[in-house]
Amino acid sequence: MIVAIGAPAWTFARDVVISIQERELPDRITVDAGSKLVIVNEDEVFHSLFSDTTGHKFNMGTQLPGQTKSVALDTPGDLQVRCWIHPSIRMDVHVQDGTRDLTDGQP
Ligand SMILES: [Cu+2]
Repeated sequence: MIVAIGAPAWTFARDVVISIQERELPDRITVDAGSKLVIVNEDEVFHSLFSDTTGHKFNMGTQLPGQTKSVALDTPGDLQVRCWIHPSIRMDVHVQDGTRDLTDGQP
């Protein structure tokens, strides 16, 4: 699996790009509130990721091999991403408040 972080110049939130390979996602990631979670399906099978966590529910819908989908994570908190098709897929996501102190040296 590959985890890459992009930093658009116009925002402090950083989109997180994750590829699914071998029916695996990272166990746990942290993203800034207001950023997007971008999923690239590099498997040869369909996936259908969702979150059933209260306050953080979403359905990404059927994702074909090679397809990229994204979901905006605007609310700070913790949620779990799962797959309707593959119950073994679970990824804990910590959405942290994206507000940053400009003096901390972070871009
Ligand atoms: Cu799946």
